[in-house]
Amino acid sequence: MQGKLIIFEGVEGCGKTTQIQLTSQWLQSLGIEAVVTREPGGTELGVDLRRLLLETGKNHIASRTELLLYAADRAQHVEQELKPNLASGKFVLCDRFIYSTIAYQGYGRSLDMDLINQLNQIATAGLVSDLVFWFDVDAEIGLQRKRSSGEIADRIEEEKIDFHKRVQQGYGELAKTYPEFIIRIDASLSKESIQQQIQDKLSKVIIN
Ligand code: Z5A
Repeated sequence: MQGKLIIFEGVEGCGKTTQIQLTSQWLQSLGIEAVVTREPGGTELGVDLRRLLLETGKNHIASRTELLLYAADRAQHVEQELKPNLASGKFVLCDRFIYSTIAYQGYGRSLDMDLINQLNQIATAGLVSDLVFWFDVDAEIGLQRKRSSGEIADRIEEEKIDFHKRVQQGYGELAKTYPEFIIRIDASLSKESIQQQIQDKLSKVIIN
């Protein structure tokens, strides 16, 4: 049986990592094997690419270079992690996927959407997700949460607020375009209420 690829998306600090952990625990409690992974950084090579992409204070990375590095991370992730786990019937919970590239490099950096779509196509080699949860929260609130968590800001978090607002707008446009498989979650709600909504939606996927 083919597994299910479930994607968690949103601006920084939207709460996706928290919800992935809770969802994984819930699935395990039902006896369903779940793999948790992320982009960038879901493979050994990806860990190195993630460091290059997110560390601060290094050489300037041109926008097209950044796009290609995310695509390289994804191509490796799809081959080495996503496809094998899905082929063995597992639930894969993935922190970010192609929608991040559309939102960050497309809306945030204003790179050409056709180019982004072509690269996403090459990187995924036709692999499509089964469901996407979009954690909808104001960019300012997300960044505030990140600052309060005490984590050191990475290269993308250091971008100006207008960049983060364009990213948030990009997610909104995506959710409008693909309402049938991008599920909007009001990420300003409590962690418990968000997790309940995720479980309600995923229960239907499990039955199917
Ligand atoms: N990126 C890109 O540009 N292009 C691409 O194609 C891809 C990625 C794939 C990866 O970062 C970076 O790469 C990202 C986009 C870019 N930009 N940045 N920066 P990431 O995904 O690894 O990291 P992040 O986006 O900064 O997310 P995060 O640190 O993992 O945060 P999060 O998952 O959204 O939230 P969290 O860790 O679950 O929660 C953050 C804090 O809020 C924490 O203290 C929680 O306890 C708290 N929290 C969580 N939920 C709630 C609720 N409901 N209420 C109140 N507080 C909450």
